[in-house]
Amino acid sequence: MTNHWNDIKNANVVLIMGGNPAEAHPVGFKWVIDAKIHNQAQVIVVDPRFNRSAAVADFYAPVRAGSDVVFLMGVINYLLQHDHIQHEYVRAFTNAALIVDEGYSFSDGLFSGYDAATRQYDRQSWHYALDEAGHAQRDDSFSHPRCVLNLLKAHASRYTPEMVARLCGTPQESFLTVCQQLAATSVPDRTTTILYALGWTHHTNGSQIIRTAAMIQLLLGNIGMPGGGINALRGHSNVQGFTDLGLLSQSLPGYLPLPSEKMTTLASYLQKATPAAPLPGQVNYWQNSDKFFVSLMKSFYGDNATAENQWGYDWLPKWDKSYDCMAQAEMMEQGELNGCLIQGFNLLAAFPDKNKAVRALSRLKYMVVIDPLSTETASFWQHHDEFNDVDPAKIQTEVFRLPSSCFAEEAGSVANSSRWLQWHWAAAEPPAEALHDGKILGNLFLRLRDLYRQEGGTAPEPLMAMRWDYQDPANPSPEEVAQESNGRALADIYDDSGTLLLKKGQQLNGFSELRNDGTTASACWIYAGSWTPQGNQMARRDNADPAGLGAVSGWAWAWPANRRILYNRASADSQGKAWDPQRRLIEWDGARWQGIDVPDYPLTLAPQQQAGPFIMQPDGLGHLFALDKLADGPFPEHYEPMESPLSDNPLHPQQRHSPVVRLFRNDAASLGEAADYPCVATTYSITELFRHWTKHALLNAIAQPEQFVEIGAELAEEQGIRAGDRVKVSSRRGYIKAKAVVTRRLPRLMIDGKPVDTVGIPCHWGFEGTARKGFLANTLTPSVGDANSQTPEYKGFLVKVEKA
Ligand SMILES: Nc1nc2c(c(=O)[nH]1)N[C@H]1C(S)=C(S)[C@@H](COP(=O)(O)OP(=O)(O)OC[C@H]3O[C@@H](n4cnc5c(=O)[nH]c(N)nc54)[C@H](O)[C@@H]3O)O[C@H]1N2
Ligand SMILES: Nc1nc2c(c(=O)[nH]1)N[C@H]1C(S)=C(S)[C@@H](COP(=O)(O)OP(=O)(O)OC[C@H]3O[C@@H](n4cnc5c(=O)[nH]c(N)nc54)[C@H](O)[C@@H]3O)O[C@H]1N2
Ligand SMILES: [Mo]
Repeated sequence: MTNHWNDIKNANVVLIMGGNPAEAHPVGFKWVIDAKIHNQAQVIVVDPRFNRSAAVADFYAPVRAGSDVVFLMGVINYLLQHDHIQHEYVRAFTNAALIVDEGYSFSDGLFSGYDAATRQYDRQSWHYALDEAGHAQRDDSFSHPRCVLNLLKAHASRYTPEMVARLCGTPQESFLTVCQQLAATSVPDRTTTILYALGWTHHTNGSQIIRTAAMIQLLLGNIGMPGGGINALRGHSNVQGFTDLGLLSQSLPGYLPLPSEKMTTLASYLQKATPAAPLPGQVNYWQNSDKFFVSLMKSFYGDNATAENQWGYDWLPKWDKSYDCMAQAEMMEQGELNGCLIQGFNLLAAFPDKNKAVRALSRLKYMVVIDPLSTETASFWQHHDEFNDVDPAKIQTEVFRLPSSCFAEEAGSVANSSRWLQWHWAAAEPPAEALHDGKILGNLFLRLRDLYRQEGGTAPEPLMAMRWDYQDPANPSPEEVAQESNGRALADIYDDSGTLLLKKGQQLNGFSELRNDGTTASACWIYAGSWTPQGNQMARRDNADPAGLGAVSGWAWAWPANRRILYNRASADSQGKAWDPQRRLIEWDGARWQGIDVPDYPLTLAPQQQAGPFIMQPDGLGHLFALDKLADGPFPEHYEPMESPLSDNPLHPQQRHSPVVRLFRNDAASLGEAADYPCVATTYSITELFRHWTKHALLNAIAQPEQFVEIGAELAEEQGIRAGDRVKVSSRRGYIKAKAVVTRRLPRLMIDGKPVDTVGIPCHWGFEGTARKGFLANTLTPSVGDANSQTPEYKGFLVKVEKA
């Protein structure tokens, strides 16, 4: 989230699209209700299903799964055609006025630089036109035909209300109602908040859907504002912490990039990680990357990291290609992996194309599963009727199960969608032989290191050089790990004037104290400030909210720097005055920035100096034109899902699907067409169950005992299916059987002139646990993904439905 849960109450319009918080975030949803009751907010839901959020919304519009870019680009077209944008904000704070390089173009569904052989773009031309000094050219009058705003106008002009109705199935009137509601928040004192989750991320163009929404918010002047922002409702309680701490395959903690194999020296890595500013005088915060990185290496390798050995740079793994989960499944299937360690992850249930996952796991020599429960993954080799129709005799994979505790059985911090790190305390002891994850990993580490010491092996250095100075090396405590995330001084630290800031050994107060000379260590620079010399900030529990804007700054701790709303400099105008006097976050008082939130800006940098508010961007601006950041284009474009009810893409018949879609060798052959599989299917979760986990708990299993699928009334009628019948749902990859729920909540849509039905498939059941044994819903989903995030297309694929 750019903003945070409590801040939702400040919104005038709440757009819920691609998420269903009433169901999946029922506690946080209270802030949506708060906005309705106390702020008279209009709540809008755009979803293929009339879901539980829609049930309490003021307005609902249907949309075909997989067509969200059309809808949102349609909104952009509407805002630009009717001139409903926040002009001063757009001119001063976004790159609307900057001029784009002559080499950039878009035609027939492709941006400039496409190479059909590699299915990738050369992104060189996706840049600004530079002047002699190397600075981006700009035209504040917006008359230059190649300024970003005019290029965007032209690009969006194809997304007319007619096109939205044709591709999304949304009635034009409903679409225009949504546009009008959003447009009404282009004034400085009204805001829209956008709440989204998997309905946007689970697509082969998921990153671009989210980007389009962020662009709408920039045009409306809603980023940085209380009650505004673009807000991802995150999944597991600590999945925010997962990405913060660098568990994505190409990142290090604090969103530092993991080096590629082309970066053979520290200098070449730092040059990439430290961008040059294309506009003069910008804050360009990533220019501090060297301080974050060297401190990280000191945290990893301690005294072994020295200036002479580039702080241990050679010990870090370097990537040649992405090793995300989808790539790993592919490598397993191709026999390129020997073993797999799976911790807190039910791969077989969660992955697309379950039969592929079984084939993949069957080719391993060994698999280690660290989990408190018996998961389908750990028993993938067992025969379970039709549900897991395998022959154990043919599977050689040796499975080791290490029972772990569950999150509620240990202390630690959980980072929520608001970026708050909230400390929690163990509620119980782990049962029987279950151990805390830290203890399992600590023991594994020590034993592996001993084995290397005794027997040698390939490249032992990274393991041998690791700092491991925990009080009990076999059991690092959550408190110790949290303290090292924050970081500490490794020598006495002085400020520029020579005053002692920190004594050797002291915890850091924040990331501004980080050094690039090896005198500080921090395992995650954005977490610096969470455990200071004053103690554990994450354990704070003061919920006072004196300004009434929900900025409860004494409750837990938010990264970065306890800042509650990101880009909050943009809540004030070019002179530093709040756009909305009723909602003052921070303002310039003539000498410094002050307010109820921690300023997202250098404290004494005057507004007259004209540095942009988006300080993590080298040019300080909000990007309507994304430059070369994304794999599939600097502007969003609609491509059909990999399985689509349409045989072409009416916007450009030549480019039906994303030209850079993530697709592995054999997966193309397992994609179906509408002639055989006429319905659009989408998968989702329900309140009564949490993923494939709580079906082990009796009360949850009673509440939702077995797999059901939701089928629209028209389709049911045609197929002779009645509520409660058992149906077979098949895709090109397999089938599941389930109880039918027949409902008018899944409307039939007219798409490009033909009727298209949506089938709704909640995914929670399987062949382990207390609920009734059944199929894994992911038997149906295709193994294809977004080129930027590698996220699979779980939403918007093709099936057929028959009476079983
Ligand atoms: N009770 C409960 N809570 C949970 C979870 C759980 O399993 N159970 N899971 C947690 C996790 S890990 C996550 S990531 C979050 C997920 O939270 P959400 O993303 O809110 O959950 P979903 O139910 O997957 O999908 C949300 C909505 O997207 C809609 N949708 C499907 N396809 C499309 C599309 O193409 N376009 C649009 N606009 N909408 C579409 C679905 O109909 C659904 O209403 O929830 C978390 N909270
Ligand atoms: N078709 C379809 N597929 C999907 C989705 C969808 O919407 N549709 N959603 C996707 C999403 S958003 C997600 S997040 C994934 C979820 O995929 P998973 O993360 O695999 O889902 P869970 O069932 O929550 O599995 C988490 C496991 O962690 C274990 N666990 C709990 N606490 C601890 C602990 O403290 N330590 C350890 N070691 N283990 C613990 C639980 O017992 C459980 O087995 O599924 C994805 N797959
Ligand atoms: Mo998730």
